[in-house]
Amino acid sequence: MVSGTLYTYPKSHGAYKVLIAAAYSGASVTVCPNFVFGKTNEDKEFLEKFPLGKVPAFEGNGIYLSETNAIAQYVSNEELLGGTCIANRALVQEYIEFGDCEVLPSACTWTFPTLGFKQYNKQDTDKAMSQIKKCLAYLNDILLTRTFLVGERVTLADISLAVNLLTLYVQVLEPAFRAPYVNVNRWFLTCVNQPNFKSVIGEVKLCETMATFDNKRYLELHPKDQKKVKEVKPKKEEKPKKEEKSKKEEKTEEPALEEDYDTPAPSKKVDYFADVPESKFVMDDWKRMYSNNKSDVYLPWFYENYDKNAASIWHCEYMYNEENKVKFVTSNLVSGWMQRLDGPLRKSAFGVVMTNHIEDKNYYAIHGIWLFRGQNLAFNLNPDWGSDSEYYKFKKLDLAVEEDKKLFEKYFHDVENNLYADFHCYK
Ligand SMILES: N[C@@H](CCC(=O)N[C@@H](CS)C(=O)NCC(=O)O)C(=O)O
Repeated sequence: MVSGTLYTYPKSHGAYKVLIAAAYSGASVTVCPNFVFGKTNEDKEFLEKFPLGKVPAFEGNGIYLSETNAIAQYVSNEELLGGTCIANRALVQEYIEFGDCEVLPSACTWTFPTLGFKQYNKQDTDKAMSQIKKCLAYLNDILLTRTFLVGERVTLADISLAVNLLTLYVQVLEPAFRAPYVNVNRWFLTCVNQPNFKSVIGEVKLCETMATFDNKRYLELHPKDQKKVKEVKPKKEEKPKKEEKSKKEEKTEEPALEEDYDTPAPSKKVDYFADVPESKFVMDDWKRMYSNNKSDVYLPWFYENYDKNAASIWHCEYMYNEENKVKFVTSNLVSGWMQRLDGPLRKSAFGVVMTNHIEDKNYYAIHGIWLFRGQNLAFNLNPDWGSDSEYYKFKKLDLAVEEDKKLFEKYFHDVENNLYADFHCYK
């Protein structure tokens, strides 16, 4: 009989899959009682067995495994793996991978901000929501005529996929959102109410109201970000209190699922503009010209010195202008954006961003131009520079195109003639 020890922190979804499978198969899996995440998995003894230092990890019958799916497979019985029918076995694999590759990344993108694990990003969340809709619609068709995904009984396919959908059902799939996916809802509830699921994950309470970004929790989990965090749409959250004590970021016993998908923070020493060729166009010289002269002087200087091989010009437009009803709030959006862009970007960027009142629609439109060293939209180079820019649409301008040149010059004209409700310059 399969038996062994599972190293995991409490409530790990990977461990849920293993333990539910073991509950069905009767495999004897003991969760290591003294496991402390960030300590046990960094011990020499643990690393000798599991060099990646990751959990869940399994040790038993002389085998060491550290991939969730492999452990779940190892502790499963034949029935859970699809029986003897090779097609069913392949289908089980199909749904496991569908859950991990198609559902889970979007589920994490959508739910992690609601748990404070990650910052909220509107574009990413919208994209994740539509991917989840697509997956649910796909599953809904499959489950129209089936109680379980493969065969007539629970398999590892149901276990794995139901666990991948768990956080979605608890956090964000509110009744109206999940209503069209009747078959998936029925199947999910059937799974999670099976005693072998319940014994591992407990009672599942379906979401009543779609959770939004949990700024408070985010700040607790990322104390270093306290100063950086901005108000995030769609829900206005408490602003971080400046005086709030910044305690040392600690690893908790429950590292939260985001560990799976964390990307390493880029090194502070990276020169994001290393590939920009040497050029006679020097950003600081331009800023000096601009600051000390009128457009009849600085624009000719610009055209004489601008080097399109070493720099690029971008037009930006805020994507949610219709929400900008109040002038000072709109203005704060822009000034906050610029404040948060402090640091190494300043040497390589210049921006003119203005707001205009759109009378007939009664909102403030934010738009502007940015000049960067290099050919890239610099906001995409470092995640720290991208947090506000993701709310903007950008278009690269080509000064050889009359229309683009006119647009570029219009900003300087409008600045000089005060043709704006508000105006900010990044220099
Ligand atoms: N591919 C592995 C990933 C496991 C994994 O990333 N585990 C995280 C916790 S959720 C971990 O142990 N991180 C510790 C580390 O990276 O040091 C699986 O799916 O089981």
